[in-house]
Amino acid sequence: MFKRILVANRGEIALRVIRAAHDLGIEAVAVYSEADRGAPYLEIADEAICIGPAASAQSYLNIPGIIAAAEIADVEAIHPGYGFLAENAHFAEVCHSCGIKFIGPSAEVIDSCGDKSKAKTTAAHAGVPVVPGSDGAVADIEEAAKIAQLIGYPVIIKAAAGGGGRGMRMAKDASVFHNCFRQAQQEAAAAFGDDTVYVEKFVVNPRHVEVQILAGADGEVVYLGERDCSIQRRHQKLIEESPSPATTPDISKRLGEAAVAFAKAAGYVNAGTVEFLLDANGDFFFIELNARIQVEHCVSEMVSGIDLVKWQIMIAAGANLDFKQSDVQIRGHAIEFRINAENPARNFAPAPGRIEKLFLPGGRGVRVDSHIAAGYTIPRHYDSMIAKLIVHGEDRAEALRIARRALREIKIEGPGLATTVPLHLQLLDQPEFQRGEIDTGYLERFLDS
Ligand code: MV4
Repeated sequence: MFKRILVANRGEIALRVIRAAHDLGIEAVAVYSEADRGAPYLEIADEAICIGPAASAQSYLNIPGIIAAAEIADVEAIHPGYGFLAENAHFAEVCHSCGIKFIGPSAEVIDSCGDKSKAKTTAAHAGVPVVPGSDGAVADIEEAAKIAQLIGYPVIIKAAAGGGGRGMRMAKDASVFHNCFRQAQQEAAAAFGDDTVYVEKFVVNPRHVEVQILAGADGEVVYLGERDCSIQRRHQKLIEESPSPATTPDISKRLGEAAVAFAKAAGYVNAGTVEFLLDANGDFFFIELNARIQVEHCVSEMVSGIDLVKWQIMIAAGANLDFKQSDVQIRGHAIEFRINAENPARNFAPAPGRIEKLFLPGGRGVRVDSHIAAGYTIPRHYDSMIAKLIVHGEDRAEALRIARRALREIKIEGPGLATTVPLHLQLLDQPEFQRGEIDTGYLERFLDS
């Protein structure tokens, strides 16, 4: 096992990784930008090293700076958290070249899963259901239009290098196909420097359901149930839960087995997430693999009892899983509420500031993952998520009751500060949400009403 690791991230996930390291008896070294200097969570780390100015490009994305910090601190491994360098194959490769273990899958696997059209082909070959469409990337617009005609409208054109909804265009019929295709290509070229696109049937109002997997150093893979992440706005998730209110034990098992089949075909090692679209008939289709720990990993931890970040570190150190699929038991229901410093009444505009009054909830069935403290000033340079409330109940109804109670306890106050807490409380009062009748369009429909 490692003696000392470096956390190449900030905020709540940096603290989450530091805690997992400490639970394993490992020292954790934090890095920080000038904007994060003095942040209270840095004191939990065994050492903290400044890696540059506030701008992410010069700090949390600065590979030479992070590697220099790792050398100075004499660590054996680097955990990238999520975002920033987490799915950067080049960074994983640089770590490897420097003799530092990257806590995540190999550079090759990150690279091959980064191409969504390639990943889709891998899935299809592994017998995993995929959305009907082009077999990999399309060569040109003529081929794409032919495929669209064949599968039938509406279709969606997606960037192979995409993710998070960028470089994606829906075409409702042949009359708009040409424009949509060119827009998707242009957006892909601008965002990823790669205009490769593929075409598939557009699934109307799907649910976003994803399966947490864990693969040991020997490539043995287990699934830890699914998460429903349908409550999102502009591809920013707001609420995630496990199990999905839309799955039966049979769908859940087939989703899990499909995710494992994909992970094995991809040669995946470490923690990962296999994303699917689930339609109203209960049919599901692979869309992509996320080669990182995700924000919403906590709901899977609550229902499975398995510490995912601890396993990420152990697997990077060479461990195989010490349990089998049949040992995994999903218990109860967990829901995560993202608490962002933004104002839902002003189109979710960032609303950071100094926290003058703080009270965070606790008690039975409540977990709060957060780096904030009273007196802390939320920097405006980064993501607005400042805390995650995760509740766990024996069933969904109990989880919802605990959520209401916990959300009502929260006080995060200061000049100019606004959070998503009031919106969460409003959503908890909605009959559709209470019934779990949520698809990826639900939140935007609710906000427009
Ligand atoms: C789709 C789709 C409908 N049909 N693919 C958006 C992000 C990317 N990961 C995949 N996305 C979608 N792919 C087909 N064939 C609808 C979406 C989509 C979506 C997916 C997951 C979560 C939220 C979403 C919001 C809008 C569209």
